[in-house]
Amino acid sequence: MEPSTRPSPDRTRAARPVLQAVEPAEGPKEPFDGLLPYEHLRKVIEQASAEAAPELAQRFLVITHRGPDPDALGACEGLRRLLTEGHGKEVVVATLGEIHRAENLAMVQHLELDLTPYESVDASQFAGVLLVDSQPEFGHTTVPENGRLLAVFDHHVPPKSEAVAERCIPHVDVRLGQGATASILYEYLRDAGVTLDEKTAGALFCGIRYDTADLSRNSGPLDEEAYHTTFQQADRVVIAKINNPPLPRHYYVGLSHALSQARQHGPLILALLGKVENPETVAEMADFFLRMKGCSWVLAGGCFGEDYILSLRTDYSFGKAHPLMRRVLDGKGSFGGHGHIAGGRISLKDAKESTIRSVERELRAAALEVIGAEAEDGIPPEGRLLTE
Ligand SMILES: [Mn+2]
Repeated sequence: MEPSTRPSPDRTRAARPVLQAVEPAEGPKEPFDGLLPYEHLRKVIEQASAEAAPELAQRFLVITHRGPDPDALGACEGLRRLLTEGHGKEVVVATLGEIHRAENLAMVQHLELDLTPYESVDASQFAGVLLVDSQPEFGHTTVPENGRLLAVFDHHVPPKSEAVAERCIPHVDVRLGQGATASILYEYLRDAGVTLDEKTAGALFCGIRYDTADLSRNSGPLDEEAYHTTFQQADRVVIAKINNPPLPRHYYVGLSHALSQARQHGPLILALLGKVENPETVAEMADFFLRMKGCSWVLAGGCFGEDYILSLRTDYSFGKAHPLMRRVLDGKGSFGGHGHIAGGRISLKDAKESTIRSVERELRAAALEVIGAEAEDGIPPEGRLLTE
């Protein structure tokens, strides 16, 4: 939780978007010209419709980051509901990259989410594009060149504070204190008076549950309200199925590999896994190892394609993940994060063993430098295998 941008407990006012914080010269002006976020978005949408060719005027494209997680999917569904039920528009939700994690696949399947492959969509055939749970400058996000980006909804720390401002996007709602982007979209639906159906409620709930670990981290009053209200309106049998899906055999192969590779250095667990079959293994293992007693932070990484993917997790006592990821990456690659979670990506020149090993050596050295004096005595420099 970032106290400076914590959402106001007054439900009728929005948390200030981050852009306000980087433009102090403008003074304490209300965000969105004094309008509520949903009112401002409505104006932006109607203006885009008015400016578009008649055959495109009612069509809007919703996108998110590559390999969408439950919060990304939940926010997409929330925005779909707002634009269709609230504004009478047509919406296509386009997703990029495969969904691998069993829970996320179960969410798509059991909620019957209608997702279109990003590659098959022509953004010029829409009145505008809206991006959720990400920002245009993030490495895991591709914004179509031939579409007009109208809105961004997110809760990650931006890579550069001025990056979003430079793009002149009409509606930017980035709330660093928010546990989930799905909670932000819940607020728009609530304030616009759009009722939730079981499917949207279920999708929003899964997103808030995932990003806040059932309100146990990063969450504020809006996350709590959104979590409880969406749960009441969701199909609980479906929610239970999504929470405990059958796991494929390769999950256990990945788990076994990670267990054999991970090393403990005092409060840090380093799980640099070489090549991984499934990019989601990295985040899954970061979550898994953080549960180990005595572990305060985890850095997990693995090479998928020609990218080296990283996940960093910290526990309650340890503080924020985002600045730690910045120190570990030390200028390499791209990263983002919120609260106790951060992710990063380094583009490799190739996926040879020697290249991967060299990146892992640098990451290990940077991570160990961070813990420095905090490391416990008696631990060898190469760390201790968890299986010892
Ligand atoms: Mn999120």
